[in-house]
Amino acid sequence: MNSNKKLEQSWRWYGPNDPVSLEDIKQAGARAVVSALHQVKHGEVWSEEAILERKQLIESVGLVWNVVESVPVHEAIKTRSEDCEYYLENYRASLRNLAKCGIKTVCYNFMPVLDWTRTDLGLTLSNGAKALYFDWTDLAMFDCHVLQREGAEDSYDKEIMQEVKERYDSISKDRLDELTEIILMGVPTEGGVTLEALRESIDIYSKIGKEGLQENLAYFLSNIADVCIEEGIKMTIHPDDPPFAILGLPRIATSKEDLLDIIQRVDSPFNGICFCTGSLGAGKHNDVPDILEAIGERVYFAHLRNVHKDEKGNFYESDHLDGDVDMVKVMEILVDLNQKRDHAITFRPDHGHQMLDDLHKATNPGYSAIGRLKGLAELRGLELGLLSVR
Ligand code: DNO
Repeated sequence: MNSNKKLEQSWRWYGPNDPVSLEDIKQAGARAVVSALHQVKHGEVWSEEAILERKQLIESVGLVWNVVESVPVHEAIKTRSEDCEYYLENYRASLRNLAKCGIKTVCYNFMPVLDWTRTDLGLTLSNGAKALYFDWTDLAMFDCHVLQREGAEDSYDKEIMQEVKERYDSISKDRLDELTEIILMGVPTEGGVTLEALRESIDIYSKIGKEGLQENLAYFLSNIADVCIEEGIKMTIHPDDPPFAILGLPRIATSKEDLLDIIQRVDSPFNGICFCTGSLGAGKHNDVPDILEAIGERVYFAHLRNVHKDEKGNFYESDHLDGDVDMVKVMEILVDLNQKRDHAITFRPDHGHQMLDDLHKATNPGYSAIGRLKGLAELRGLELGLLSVR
């Protein structure tokens, strides 16, 4: 192959309140920005004015806003409840407004109630940097003792339940409160849920089940299909993070089979995937490069990060090029896919360790500057190296 089209190097920016500035992003070497109007209430229409304002801000420093992450899907759509049609109309309107402003790649997720879930936001690594961590015992302890979900005990291995018993006996109230806050948090800028709301949702989703949720997603996609096709919008669903059912909530984007099901149910090019290597890589059942081979044609956006799992399935977020995900293989496949595209595939270094000066700063979990700068530099080098031997 003698073509050497580069991937689009992007960076998530939470907007004017992000402690990482647009100037910082430029110094990190990203060319594009992934952003969202986090100030707009979930489900309300994103106005053209508000989109333009954000776009102009980004462009004023010489960057481009090329992916929206995310236009959140309202719970009424996920559960297909009474107000579903109202929120679908709003979603369609937001998509049209985004397209008018020239922003045509949209990321979203279809995880019930909670977005990504971890149990520790500051696991100290051997070099002193901090990483996000997921621990089954902590999750089970929250589930059984804080949430007190009916039948929770039966969802976990005996070994985990034994550890819960021991850990719960000695846990401090502060740590239990912290754990609760972390699990209920979801996306930091978008507010958490209450225990009560989580319990109600678990009840609602237990009636919907996996098949029902798959149908609701297909209903959502079919309803926005005409807008996406007319406007040239590509929707990209983010895999469930972590990629397994937790707290009794169904999950539908956890594996190769799930992702194939999604793209086949509504079989149109607008219906794409945000390929998140860290989310998928946290599942023992997933061979990440193999998944990318299978669904690559529908991947329009990628989150690149790595994870390290132990034998129980607990995992921490490791260095971008060092972990269970074969990032070299993933990058090879992405680079090849990218050569066939009219529009470069956008990737962003997903998460990063809190390290160096950032250890003393208030940062959004996973989104401090220096760890991501390191990740971006490594990924960019990997891509260039691979391109040079193509
Ligand atoms: C976490 C992110 C997710 C992602 C949403 C997409 O760091 O990858 O919060 O933005 O799931 O809707």
